[in-house]
Amino acid sequence: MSGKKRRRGYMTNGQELTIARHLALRLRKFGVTEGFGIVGDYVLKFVDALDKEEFRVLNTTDEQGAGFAADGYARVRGFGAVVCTYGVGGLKIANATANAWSERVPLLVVSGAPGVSERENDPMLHHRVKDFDTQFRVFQDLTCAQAVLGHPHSAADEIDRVMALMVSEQRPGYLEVPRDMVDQIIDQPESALRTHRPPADQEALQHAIADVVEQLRDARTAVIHAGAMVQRRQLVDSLHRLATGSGIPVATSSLARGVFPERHELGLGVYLGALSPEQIVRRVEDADVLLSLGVLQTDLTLGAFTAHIDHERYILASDTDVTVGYRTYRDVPLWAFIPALADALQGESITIDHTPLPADEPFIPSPDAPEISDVVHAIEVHLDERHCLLLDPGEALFSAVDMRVPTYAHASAYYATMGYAVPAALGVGKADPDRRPVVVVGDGAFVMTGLEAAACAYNGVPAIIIVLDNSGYGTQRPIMDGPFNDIPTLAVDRLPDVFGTGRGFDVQTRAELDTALSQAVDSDELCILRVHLPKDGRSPALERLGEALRARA
Ligand SMILES: Cc1ncc(C[n+]2csc(CCOP(=O)(O)OP(=O)(O)O)c2C)c(N)n1
Ligand SMILES: [Mg+2]
Repeated sequence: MSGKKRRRGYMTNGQELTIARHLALRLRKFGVTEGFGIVGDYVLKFVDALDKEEFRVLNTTDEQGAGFAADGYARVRGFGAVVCTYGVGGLKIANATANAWSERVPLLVVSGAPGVSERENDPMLHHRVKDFDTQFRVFQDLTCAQAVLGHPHSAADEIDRVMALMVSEQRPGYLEVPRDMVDQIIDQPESALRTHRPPADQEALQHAIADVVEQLRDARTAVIHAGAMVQRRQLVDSLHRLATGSGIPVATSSLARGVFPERHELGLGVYLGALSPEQIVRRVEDADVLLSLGVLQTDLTLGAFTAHIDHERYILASDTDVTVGYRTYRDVPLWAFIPALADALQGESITIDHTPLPADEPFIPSPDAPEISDVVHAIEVHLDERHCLLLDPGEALFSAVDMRVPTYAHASAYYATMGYAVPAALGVGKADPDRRPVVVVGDGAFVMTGLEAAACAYNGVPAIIIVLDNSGYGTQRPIMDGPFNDIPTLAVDRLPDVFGTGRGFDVQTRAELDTALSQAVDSDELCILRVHLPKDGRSPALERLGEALRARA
């Protein structure tokens, strides 16, 4: 052991510290009880060391899938970890890390690497690119904090620094473990791991609250638009208190579906500019006051910027500041603002008009071929609080604006990386064992990462996977069509036979859709539905967006 003092409260059960032990302890502290990944000779010993700490790395079929699984896990638990080998593994996780950066997800990438002693004299070791730091440099651009754990004195401190910054900034991080460091005894960390939230100026907070309360006092109607940072900063309960205490209805954003229960009487479903159904657009855009809380203001989350929002009536609370009309209150972070506003409104008698949206119509099975809107409708009717959703970019994501999700839905809704939803279901299923993940994914996206359905089944996550088979890249066709939007056919309903587990459904009619969903919901196996859709079909959501964009042009 080094000469450093043993820190009180740091439990290693009398055992000496290693990188694996420290990392497993820290991950557990953040609620992470398993990771995802694929081994290789640079990381085998480390994965084995983690395993001995009872921290299991679950196999996926591909490293990108492991990255998406860990990202889904992090969206539910607040932190996730992917473990991989050097170069061939790490670089395949670059895209998943980019997604996590763009969508504010604390995804930790842990990569094995050539040993410190092996790197001397610059030998050509396998999986190397330009030099030994190539992968590190790639991840410098994709993460908020990085470290190569090359020294026993600093390894624990470096792990803590990276993890603390990730939580503080809600961004991905990167750790590299040279393989000859795995057996080394490392020093205890210098100090306790401390995370930070954006700074709060109490005076500015009071002014902002007074201003917002004033706006609400004068308002007849108001709507909250709730976004991803509400969930990332663990403000879901405060948001609930704010909405139910004041009677202000809530629309969610596409990166935060279900952050307020969409089927609650104050729930409006998702607001995505002109993509959303007219009844939601009217409620949001005509409200006397629109309170945007932690919404990442991107083209996709605002329906290609088709949101018509009057700045005079707009209150915009970001992760760090609040803007009321044209007045900005600096250092009024979301984490302080939402609870303070909920408190302030307890003592106010504001009255907000709200009529709950009408309940769903029943789904009528028939021998007709289904359209995308039928799939959305059937899913909405068949799913309940036992399910959560994963929506892949494409029609799966857009068409779902016409449903109110039963619990929550996760999606790569801004970075929009195809192939996210199937592997993310593995992570979400592990992170939230009380809910069964239901994936909606395009046929084009499914062929990218659909084999991770096998990883779901193998790891005990019996997902329901609904493949929207419209013979190719449907959402690209209206932009520009050609042979580049066609893809080879895949009978995905037969995959369970190939996997040796699960059930497949070939869905050609609305009646078959209804039966398949009933049976899938009742079964506890992996289920894959291939829903045949017209090649040139368009969801109502995309029709609405098309109209809005044409009107703007
Ligand atoms: C990884 C990745 N590659 C390419 C794209 C560009 N892109 C966006 S949507 C789309 C087509 C998606 O096809 P499919 O999954 O079948 O869904 P559909 O559009 O038919 O609903 C493509 C190629 C992307 N978003 N992500
Ligand atoms: Mg398609």
